[in-house]
Amino acid sequence: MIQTLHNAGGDRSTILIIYTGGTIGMKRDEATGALVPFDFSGIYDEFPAVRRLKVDIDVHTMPTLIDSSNVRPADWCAIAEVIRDNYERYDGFVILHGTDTMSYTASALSFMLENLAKPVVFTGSQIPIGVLRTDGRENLITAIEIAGAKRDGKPIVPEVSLLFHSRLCRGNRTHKSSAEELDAFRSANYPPLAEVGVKIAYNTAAIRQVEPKAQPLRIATMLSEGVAIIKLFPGIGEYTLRAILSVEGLRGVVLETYGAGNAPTDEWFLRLMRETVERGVIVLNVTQCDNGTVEMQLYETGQRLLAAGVLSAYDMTTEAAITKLMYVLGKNLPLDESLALLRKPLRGEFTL
Ligand code: ASN
Repeated sequence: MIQTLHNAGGDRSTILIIYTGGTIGMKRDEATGALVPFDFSGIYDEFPAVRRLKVDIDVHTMPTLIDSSNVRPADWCAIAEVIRDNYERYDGFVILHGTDTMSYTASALSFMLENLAKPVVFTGSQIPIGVLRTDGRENLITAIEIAGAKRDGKPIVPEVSLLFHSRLCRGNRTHKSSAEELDAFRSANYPPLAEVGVKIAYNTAAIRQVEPKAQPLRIATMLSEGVAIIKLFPGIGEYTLRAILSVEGLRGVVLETYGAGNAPTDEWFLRLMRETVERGVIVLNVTQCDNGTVEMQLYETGQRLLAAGVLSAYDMTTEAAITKLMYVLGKNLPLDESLALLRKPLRGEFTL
């Protein structure tokens, strides 16, 4: 249900806040002292400063507010549907989300929102909004400002982004890197879309531009199950790996390898990889390193994987790789067409 809080008009931007849960929404109940969900429809009373932004705000509260550790693909579909149903009425969207899985949701939405031409800004907080020292207030206000920011009448950041602390990053490039710091997200392989200081400095060259003849927004809500993430470690056992890879219904695997995309050259391991790929299961190679890219040609250990039919994910995060697999496999295309979609960046999720 949407609560209309404004009388829109003139050149002001209209923003829809979609509140999904997470720490940002928590406030201390005066009577009991317990943390309870904050009612964002009271945003103007709680943060009078928001009135001074050149934006008008409505709030959509999801029917069930969740800790983001409970998020499921069905929740991503529900968020995508709210955006689609309200796409024409608003200039931009702010998604308030728990931090734990925010990078997964932002990555998933970046793929699911096809032909997106408006800002969708994810944010959250490490400290509840009702606690004096919260980081949620700054994050919320900055996210609203960015979602409404226009230049020459056009949105400045027309893509799925994630605002946290003092940086706006491309959503599908982010990773939650700290469980404690307020500066909790990193985009190690792609520069920030904006740096937040006294001013918000937009990095226009890094922001995706809308194609001149953009098609209308379409949402893809068929996300494939049958995907898995496997992290290699020295000593990983043949039986364990075989058990995971022979699970019924498996269609795609994100294989977290070492360094520039390297893996052991044991015969059993390479044979298993080859057999898996020959069965039509897609294996996407992501590095365990915090930054840098997969280059399977570099070492023999990588070349053998390439020869086994493993696909490079280049410098993609695990979050982007697994959600892209769900999205691409959800289209139920012939295998070669799925592979073609995985070999090219669809939303700036990797650099070739
Ligand atoms: N557990 C919380 C969540 O992800 C953490 C947070 O939002 N800071 O919903």
